[in-house]
Parts: sequence; structure tokens; C-alpha cells
Amino acid sequence: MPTALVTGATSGIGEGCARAFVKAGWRVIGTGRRADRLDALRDELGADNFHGCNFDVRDEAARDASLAALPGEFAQIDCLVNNAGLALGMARAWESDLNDWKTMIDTNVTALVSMTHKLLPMLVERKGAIVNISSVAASYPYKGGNVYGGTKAFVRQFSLCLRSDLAGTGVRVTSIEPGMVETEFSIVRNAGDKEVADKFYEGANPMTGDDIAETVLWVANLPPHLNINTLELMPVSQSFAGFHIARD
Ligand code: NDP
Ligand code: 8X3
Repeated sequence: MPTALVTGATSGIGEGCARAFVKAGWRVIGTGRRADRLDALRDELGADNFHGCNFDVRDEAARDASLAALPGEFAQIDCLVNNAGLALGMARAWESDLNDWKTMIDTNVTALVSMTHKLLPMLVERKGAIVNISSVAASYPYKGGNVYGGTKAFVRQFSLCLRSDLAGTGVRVTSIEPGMVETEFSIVRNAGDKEVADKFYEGANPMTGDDIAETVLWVANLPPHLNINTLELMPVSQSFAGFHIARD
């Protein structure tokens, strides 16, 4: 029975991954700061199939302690899904809060890199897989995207560079780049304002966390000779804006 570690399994895409992977016969280690949600997932999916690790991904000591305490049957990890992440605010760069920028970099970049570094020796040994959740924001700039887009561009390019380093090891690496997915993402981005978040998704028929989870599972279950490098997804309702021209 293969084992996946999914960061950010308490909500949205990560929670969908936990369910989809368990349903497909994987064991899942799910991480997150909200212990009650990890407990609920364990109760729903079964303690033999799901193990919750309650830590902030930015806290390496807490992460290491949690991973060191993994039950034996969860200790050999075959797939790392680096999903935990967030956007904070839509303010233009000069009006943004520097602390928000640092939180996004610490979570979306530094913690993702650190988790990857931690598990890479095991993934190399087991010829495993890494699925990183980037975003369309990696490739398409938009107003207010500033540092969030920068972090996701890092995730995409880090994934591709990892592939180069991992040549010959059998480890697969994929950057998944979704557009609009209705999760708690927009509530977090808008400082808890659910009304603004709901408005963003209104009438757009956005993708769901489960849509992305099915894609992550598909990537993870591909035969070992096949690597998806990058995969961009959008709801049909979403497409591209034109260039903006500021006229005199
Ligand atoms: P949610 O807000 O629903 O889920 C985010 C998850 O990340 C939660 O489980 C949360 O857990 C976890 N997380 C955030 N910060 C930390 C932290 N410091 N330590 C531990 N866990 C953390 O959003 P999504 O499911 O949409 O987001 C998942 C990923 O998908 C993110 O990387 C996001 O950037 C990306 N993405 C989202 C899109 C969207 O439109 N929704 C589109 C493209 C990419 P907890 O709060 O319990 O710690
Ligand atoms: C989230 C998608 O378009 O809101 O990564 O940046 S978007």
C-alpha cells in the first residue's frame, strides 16, 4: 500500500487529495494547523488509512517531531504533495503589508522547499513522486498578485529544476497550476470576509478541490516511466485578460 504525505489537508485541495488517495488505496499522512479537522478526517477515513500531523509548515522543529512520531505503517513515504499555501490580500504592491508578503514567502516557498529537502532522500530511495501545487498566477500576472504570483512562479520553476537534478533517480516531479478553485483560499485572501470570497466565485462555476485532487491522484498513479512536468487547469468560465495600457 503506497503512502502519500499531503500538506494542507484540513481544507480545499489538500482535503480532497486525502479523500481521493485513500479511496484509491493509498495511505495518507495529512498535515495542517487545525487539529480538529485532522481528527475528523481520521474518523471519516479510518486510522489505518489516514494519519494526521498537526504542525505549522513554517515550524521545522514541530514538523520534524511530528514526522519522527509517525506510526510504522505510515513511515515510508512514496509521494509528497506540497499543497499547503495561501494568498494574503489583493492590494497593489505599494499598499501591501510587508508581513503578508513574508508570510506568503515563508509558507509557499521556504516551507515547501524545506519539506521537499527533508523527504528527498526517502523519495530517491523509493523512486517516489513529488506533486507541487503552483497556480496559474505563476504564469499570468494580475493586479494584486505581486508576491503570491512570485511564490507560485518559484514553485513551478523549482519543480522543473528538481526534475533536472533528479534525472536518473526515477523520482517524478510535477507542477500543478490551477486557476479558480472554490475553497477557503479566497476567505483567507480576504482576511476572513466570506461575503467578498463568495462574490468572487459567484456565477463562475469554478473548479472544486475535488477536481484538482482527482488530477493530483491521476498524476501520482501514472506508470513509473511517465512524468507530467506541468499541468495547467482552469474552469471553462475562466480565460485570459488582455494587456493593460495606462494612457496619459
Ligand atoms: P484552502 O485555504 O482551502 O487550504 C489551504 C491549506 O493550506 C489548509 O489545509 C491550511 O491548513 C494549509 N496551510 C496554510 N498555511 C499553513 C501553515 N502555515 N501551516 C500548515 N498548513 C498551512 O486553499 P486551497 O485548497 O485552495 O489551497 C491549496 C493550495 O492550492 C495552495 O498552495 C494555493 O496557493 C493553491 N491554489 C489554490 C487555488 C484556488 O483558486 N483555490 C488556485 C491555484 C492554486 P491550516 O489552516 O489548517 O493550517
Ligand atoms: C489561485 C488562483 O488566479 O486567484 O492561485 O491567483 S488565482
